[in-house]
Amino acid sequence: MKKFTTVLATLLAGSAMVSAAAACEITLRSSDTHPDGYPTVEAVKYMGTLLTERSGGRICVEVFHSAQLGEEKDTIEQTRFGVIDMNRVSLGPFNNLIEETKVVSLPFIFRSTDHMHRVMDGPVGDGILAAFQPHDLIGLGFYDGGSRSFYNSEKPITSMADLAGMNMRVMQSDIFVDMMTAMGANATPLPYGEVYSAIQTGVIDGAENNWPSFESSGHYEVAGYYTLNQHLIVPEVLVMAKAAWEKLSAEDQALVRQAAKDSVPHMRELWTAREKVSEEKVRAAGVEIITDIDKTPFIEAMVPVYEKHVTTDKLKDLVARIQATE
Ligand code: GTR
Repeated sequence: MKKFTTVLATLLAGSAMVSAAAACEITLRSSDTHPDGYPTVEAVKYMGTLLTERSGGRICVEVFHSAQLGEEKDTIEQTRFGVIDMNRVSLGPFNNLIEETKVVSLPFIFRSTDHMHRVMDGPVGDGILAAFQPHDLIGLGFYDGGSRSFYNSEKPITSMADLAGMNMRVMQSDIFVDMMTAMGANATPLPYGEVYSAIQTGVIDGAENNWPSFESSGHYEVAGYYTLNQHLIVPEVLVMAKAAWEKLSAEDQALVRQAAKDSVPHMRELWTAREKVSEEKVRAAGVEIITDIDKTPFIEAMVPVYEKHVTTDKLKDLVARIQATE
């Protein structure tokens, strides 16, 4: 309850600012864990600009970045309850709630970012967006989350054996706990905002993420070794609260869908540029980057993770369709 009250207070303070600045009839408040300027934050702002233009100034989007509304798992609940109107999140924290999202969060399921784009831009992606509806959410589109690799404060990880016994943070999803365990480490599920201090104080040895998150979170300041094993390519999603959606006319719903769709190519450009900038910054800070790593043992170790999580015909079919996508 306390969290809800805090979120409401933050939203109300924001809405006072917006109404002073513009005459929007509808202001959609959107949450993001990342700081201002991060590609996901800028993409949702861009979506808002398109929406405002196309609605003749009636509909606006306000992005509450930097986890102002809370950590991802909590904001997902608040979006389902309609306290938050929109949310840009990784698919990871949805895994335990929406089984279809598990399939595109599996380690090594995508061969490359291009492969991920082809899958998420096609019927598999459309099916996953539709799977949000029974959970009081409307799936609007997918954004990039790069590929995730290990970083830690202790030593260069050059093989799976080096992970043995290390305490590694994962996103709050059973798949990632099982993935990390199968790789030999002690999996520690934690909210993103707790990772920096957990590494700094030695509660965990490391975590895993993409270049922009590793850099923008400052984790590279406390984790000096980054191993590019690229075990995960987890798409990000933009969702809307069903409550907010149902308040819109059919015409406005179409405008929202289209603006979200049109923000995707822009987001991809921002992402590619930010990956380079973040990599340069991390390298310049002296982080040791390990590129010479054989992925095969990591891929082979994931067989039991697939067996445990891909259990129904529906999920097996989805995996087969992804693997068959060129
Ligand atoms: C980032 C992702 C965030 C969040 C974070 C995490 O790459 O963009 O939405 O999920 O990872 O590790 O918690």
